[in-house]
Amino acid sequence: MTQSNVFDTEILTAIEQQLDHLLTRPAQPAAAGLERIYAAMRYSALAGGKRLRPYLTVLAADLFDVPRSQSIRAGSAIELIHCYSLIHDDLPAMDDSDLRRGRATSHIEFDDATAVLAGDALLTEAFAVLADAATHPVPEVRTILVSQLAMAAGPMGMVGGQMMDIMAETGMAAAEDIALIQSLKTGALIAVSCRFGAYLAQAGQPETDALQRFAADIGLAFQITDDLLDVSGSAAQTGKPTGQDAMNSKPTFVDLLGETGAREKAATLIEDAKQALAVFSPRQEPLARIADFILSRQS
Ligand code: GRG
Repeated sequence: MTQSNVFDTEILTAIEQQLDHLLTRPAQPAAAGLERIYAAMRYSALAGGKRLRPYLTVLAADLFDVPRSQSIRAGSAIELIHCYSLIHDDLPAMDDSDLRRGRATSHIEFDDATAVLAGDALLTEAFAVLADAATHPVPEVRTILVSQLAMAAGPMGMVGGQMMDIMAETGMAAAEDIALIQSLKTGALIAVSCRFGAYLAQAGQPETDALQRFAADIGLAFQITDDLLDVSGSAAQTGKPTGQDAMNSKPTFVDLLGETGAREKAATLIEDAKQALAVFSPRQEPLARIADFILSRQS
């Protein structure tokens, strides 16, 4: 199962066009510094990538017939946060990686200061996108999107998980913390991507909870398959160096469960994720296909 025979090209193209549009530099004022920051933002954010997070937002929003113009904008804001996190994660002060999405990382192509600023700019731009009335006509909905993404990306979400992960490398976090680290570092953003569909639709609690349960399961499965690819994949497949977790002494699910155990755990999570979608029957198929893709992904 490859991305090209699972993901809808029309949605992916619309996401790419939206990102391109959002990252277009205003013509004025002309300044070399502004040219450089936009070049660095575009270099990393328009460099491929699966676009899993915005894709999940669009499919979740489709369950409620939310206009695609809204879900594509809202999902693209999440992708901007994701791209910022990858730029910062690759910096010498963090993972010190020189390859991402099959090409040189931002600090290699530009320099450390530009990479830090490009990440910062993508992060702030994400919230400007959500606060804009073009994302949703109802101000209360926009407020929910902003606050939920802030929580998912901040100290009680992705940033907190990254901090725990860094401490785990120096032996300061226990192996049992792996699930918590991953649910914050990777899972929180995937979960909010799915819940965005319910927020855009102003859906009820049962539907929001079902999407959260689905997302929590696929988020954990995604991290397990990431750990498995780090052990058994290649840089050519994944577009980033493999074997990094062992080199950085990072605790992973493969350490905890072994390769076979990790594969079994991921498969169980994907089955549970699909069960959580029952409330949407018979419209759950596109999201269920993404769950299957996560289990079999090679990149
Ligand atoms: C620097 C605040 C800060 C956070 C970094 C997301 C993250 C936290 C680090 C990335 C390191 C990593 C490899 C995490 C494992 C899971 C993951 C997020 C993989 C990359 O996401 P994909 O596979 O990437 O969706 P593409 O390139 O397809 O978008």
